[in-house]
Amino acid sequence: MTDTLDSPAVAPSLVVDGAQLIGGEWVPSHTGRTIDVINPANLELLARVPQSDAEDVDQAVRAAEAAFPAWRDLNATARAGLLFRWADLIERHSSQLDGLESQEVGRPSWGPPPMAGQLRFIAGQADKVQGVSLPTYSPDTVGYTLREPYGVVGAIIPWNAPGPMFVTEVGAAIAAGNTIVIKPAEDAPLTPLALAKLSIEAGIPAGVINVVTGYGSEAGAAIPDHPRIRRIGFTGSPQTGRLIMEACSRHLTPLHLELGGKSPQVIFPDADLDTAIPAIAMGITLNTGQICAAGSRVVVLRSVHDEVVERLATQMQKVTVGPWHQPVNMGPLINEKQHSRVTDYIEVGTEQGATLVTGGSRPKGPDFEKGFFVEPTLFDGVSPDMRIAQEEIFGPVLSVITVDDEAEAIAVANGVDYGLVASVWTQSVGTAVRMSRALQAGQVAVNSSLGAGVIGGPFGGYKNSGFGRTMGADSVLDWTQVKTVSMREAPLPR
Ligand code: TXE
Repeated sequence: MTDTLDSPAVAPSLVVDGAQLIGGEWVPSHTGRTIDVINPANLELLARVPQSDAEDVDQAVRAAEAAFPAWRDLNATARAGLLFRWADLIERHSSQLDGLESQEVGRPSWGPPPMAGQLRFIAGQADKVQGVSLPTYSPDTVGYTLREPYGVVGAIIPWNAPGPMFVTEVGAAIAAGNTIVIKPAEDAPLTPLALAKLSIEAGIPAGVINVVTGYGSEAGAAIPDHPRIRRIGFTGSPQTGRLIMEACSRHLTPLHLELGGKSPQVIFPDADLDTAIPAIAMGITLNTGQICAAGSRVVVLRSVHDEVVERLATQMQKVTVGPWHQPVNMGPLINEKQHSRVTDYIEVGTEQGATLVTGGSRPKGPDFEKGFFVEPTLFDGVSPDMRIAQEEIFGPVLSVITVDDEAEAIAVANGVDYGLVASVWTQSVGTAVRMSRALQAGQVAVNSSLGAGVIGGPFGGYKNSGFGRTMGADSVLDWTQVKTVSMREAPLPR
């Protein structure tokens, strides 16, 4: 975990103020309306971005349509080359991008973000999009498949990791030869706009990447509503995911959804607690718990319960909370709505009979009066049917549920609607193998809390955590459609 929230200076040239990117031009919304983007630690204004609606989205679609034929026809190696150049620029500006993202999201500096590496992984797939040759009924026929881009595609991303999400959605979509219209979250659009700026500098042609800013109900809703957007990627809440899917059903637009989680951390008696405890505390406080993969439920075997709770409480109390210019581990929540959501859940936990072990309030002191702060919070005595055990809180709130054996641990771990990540803490290979098969989640991590350490792992959910995968080797293929071609020798004229 990082131990300082000191935010590196953001190069003014990377901050886009009052404009969005359509067809290679930095333009306001057609109404001229704007949204304030604030720093959630001190409520200071960072910049304004256009408040766009369906008309701006339509303009962006037209720009993307105009750019599509040339981008599709550019050979794949050249397309990959442009993405690699973009990745190089991202790496060169990594501390400024990190600073910008920490300011708009309100998180400590993470040092060089993983975006350049993620983009290089994706760029490496661009010239490996291949079809297959097919057997035929007759020797005068050849058959093969082509993988082709959809055309203009759309994406809507949230605010919790705006940079990495922008790079993975945009990177994969354009690597496949599509052109894209993407709407970042209204709370954190500045890192996406900065990344788009660098894409232009890298030589990615005008209109290939179009960034339309605005609220979900206006600019966001206009993306799945647009009949000429041929495929959609969405990351956000299940409620909004349902709306997007309903809209996509009207135009039969294919999509992938990544909708959050309620990830279990299953602790067996043979777990190495020296590793597990700090990792679990980090996993629920990193980004103030606003990570879809956050391990928000500890499912612990009874014999180690007391030691686990005592050590977790101590570890969570060590997490320092604060705004910038202090040595801290955890910043504020993103906005007022998220702050009331998290504090409401803390009340519900107590009302439903869970035991508040530590945290639960706004930290005291002048630094915390303005921003959306909450203490790292630990509940014990949680039963699997309580709301804090079932619903995604998206804050630094950890619930401990005690179980008696492996079968009960599996039932509790799987007994939620979500299925994004599941962790198992054990030194037994047998337990690890059995649990990794039994857990219903798109990612299972043995002895790590966020499934870290894997390069190119496909990322996505089981059950209500969504469907489709981003980030893996197939992520570029997912933005293509398959065409079967059969070719028969024409009979010679007599
Ligand atoms: O999400 P929304 P919110 C979960 C998390 C959080 C909760 C609410 O539990 O507490 O969702 O967060 C756009 N049509 N996650 O309200 O509304 C919106 O502008 C089209 C989990 O921020 O889903 C933003 O760009 N788009 C999660 C994006 O959707 C719409 C990350 C996400 O916002 C829209 C974020 C509409 N009608 C929240 N309404 C994860 N999976 O990581 C909103 N949007």
